[in-house]
Amino acid sequence: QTTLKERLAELIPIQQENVKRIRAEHGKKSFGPVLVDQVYGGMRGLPALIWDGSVLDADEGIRFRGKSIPECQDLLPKAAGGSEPLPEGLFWLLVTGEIPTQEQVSQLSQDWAARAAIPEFVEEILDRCPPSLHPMSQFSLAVTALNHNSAFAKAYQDGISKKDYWGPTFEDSMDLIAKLPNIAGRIYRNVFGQGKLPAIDSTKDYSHNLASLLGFAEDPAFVELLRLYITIHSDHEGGNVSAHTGKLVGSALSDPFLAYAAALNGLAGPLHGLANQEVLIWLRKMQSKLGENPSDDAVKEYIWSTLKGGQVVPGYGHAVLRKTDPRYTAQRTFALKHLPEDPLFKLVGQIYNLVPDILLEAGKAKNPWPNVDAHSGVLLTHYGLTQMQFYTVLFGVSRAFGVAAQLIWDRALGAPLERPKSYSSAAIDQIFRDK
Ligand code: AMX
Repeated sequence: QTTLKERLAELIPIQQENVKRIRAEHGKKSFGPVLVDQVYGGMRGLPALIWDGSVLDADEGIRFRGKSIPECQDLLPKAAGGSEPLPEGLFWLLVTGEIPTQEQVSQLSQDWAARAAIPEFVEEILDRCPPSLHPMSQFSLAVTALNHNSAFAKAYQDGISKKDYWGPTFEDSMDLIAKLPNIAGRIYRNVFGQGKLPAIDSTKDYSHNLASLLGFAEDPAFVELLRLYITIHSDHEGGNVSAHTGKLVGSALSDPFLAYAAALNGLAGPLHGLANQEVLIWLRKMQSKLGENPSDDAVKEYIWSTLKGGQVVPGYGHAVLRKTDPRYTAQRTFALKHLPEDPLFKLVGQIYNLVPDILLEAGKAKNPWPNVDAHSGVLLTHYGLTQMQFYTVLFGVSRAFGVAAQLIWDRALGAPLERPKSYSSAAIDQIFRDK
């Protein structure tokens, strides 16, 4: 059976020709006007990036290479006895646009297990971090340090030709993904004091190994949750903060470790990946204030007090989405199947019924519906992973799949250095004064 790298080597020349044709046919055509508001407004909706791996529709949500989350759950290979997709298959899909065979997915599991060890000095860096250093900062430090053994950085120093960039980028990307469970597991056990790190089992899939490093592999439902979790958190189009940061930094030909460490620092922000931590903190505060089984009126008041305090309701709203995030729905479906009676899950459901109307009434948020982060922490908590400061690390393990796939294609297609134009406000005034 073809390996991922062999298949990629077949696909790259085809896509290079395709891009050449599109640019020849449409290269000089306009996408429409750019509004001054977009320039001031965080570039919302500005067409500025190319990424084939996933596309986000405002109403329907994410599609990975054209496939919705339920379609991926249906089509991608599963573990023996499991019903959630293996993230190995999702990675294959993101990279090639094709659904892999069971055997190709096992090849990836084995390949990643074989690459999983991290250098001793990276272990020492992590062991020296004070437990009070946020897990995301530790994560980013360790990923940055992996650049020590970057195949791309070495090949570049040795004078590699541009047309060969994608090869060592592929190797680094595979190493990056493979090493994340050992980093995440070490951080978890160092910070939260949960025993010794077990060895990677080369007969098991990626999510099983990650669960085992965290100390939760005994529970098959948790392993299934991780498979779903990584799949749905992997990629969300090219413009979100983490994906775009990875691409931007990669465009300077920084290797995949440096590029992904930068992406992680963006993911660590509360408006982006840290929101999953913020949701749990917010829910726990609500519970300690209102007790178990609060009334709708009490919850409404708590939500209003958050807004009146000038804070956001974490887990709600989105820069692109305008309906309930299908990643939220997929997690809700998982919860209904595995933990329908969990009190925190019930609270999340209660909030879902109340927040949108309040955000609409408050009148600012363009999207009052929940995003992925409104649900993930509750599932992890249910299985005993209660340390919310750790949640964004799991998001970070997952998002590497999308960013790595993108970095490989950017090098294969010769993506240029990113360098948009910035303007001073004085220039905007000057340009449009008489228009
Ligand atoms: N609670 C309160 N106010 C909100 C809100 C929310 N959940 N979502 C948006 N708003 C406010 C904004 O803060 C903004 O207020 P301002 O005019 O005073 O600055 C106004 O509504 C308009 O914002 P928007 O155009 O609807 O959103 P955006 O594209 O600027 O930002 C996002 C999107 C996600 C940052 C925002 O909805 C938010 O802060 N949500 C809460 C944090 C969160 O859940 N983040 C995770 C997103 C998913 C992810 O990346 N993992």
